[in-house]
Amino acid sequence: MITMQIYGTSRSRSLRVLWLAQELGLAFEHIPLDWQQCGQDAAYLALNPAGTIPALVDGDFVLAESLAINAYLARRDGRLWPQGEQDEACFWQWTLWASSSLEAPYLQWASQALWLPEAKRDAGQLAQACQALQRPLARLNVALQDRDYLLGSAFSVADLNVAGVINGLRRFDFTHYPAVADWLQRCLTRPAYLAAARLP
Ligand SMILES: N[C@@H](CCC(=O)N[C@@H](CS)C(=O)NCC(=O)O)C(=O)O
Repeated sequence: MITMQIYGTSRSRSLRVLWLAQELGLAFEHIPLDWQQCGQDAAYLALNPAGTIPALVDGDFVLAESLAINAYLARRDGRLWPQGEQDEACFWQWTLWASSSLEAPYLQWASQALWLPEAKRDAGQLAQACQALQRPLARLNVALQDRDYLLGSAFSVADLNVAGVINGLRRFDFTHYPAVADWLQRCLTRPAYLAAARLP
């Protein structure tokens, strides 16, 4: 019996949660609410007063924030959850870093490089966004130089949360960050990611 619902279209931060649900083979109902609708929909606002997608409904329990939902689901399942206190601490380090230091410059870059119609793009703002991404990408590149994944040799929810924040960055010029390019390629060619990205 399906007791879990994931709200949010895959063309949003909900993709991170849909990706994890596919990795773990969870049974869930997908409600592909759009980011333009979610703040106006009274029934959804009653569920998630933040009015943002994604949200997870698990029986009586409702949770918002994509990266927190992933922590909840992965910890409960165990398979992609870090083993041991130090790896768990590193998972939180990477997840909080992705949210606080990586996401804002990425969104700035993505709107200029991918989302805005050509006529509305601004070369100066794109250059500024590329500049702002240098520091977090250099940090990620150093971390990935001697390992395939953030916590070692195996893919974990730490990789999923960080790669899920910068999934559109595949089209970035990675000349100076080859380890990030290889890692992102490994993460974003996983069948579970591709399956989640095909959802509405
Ligand atoms: N930090 C939140 C951000 C959620 C968020 O802002 N989602 C966007 C869609 S990607 C949204 O719902 N936008 C509509 C709005 O803010 O009204 C998370 O990771 O879940």
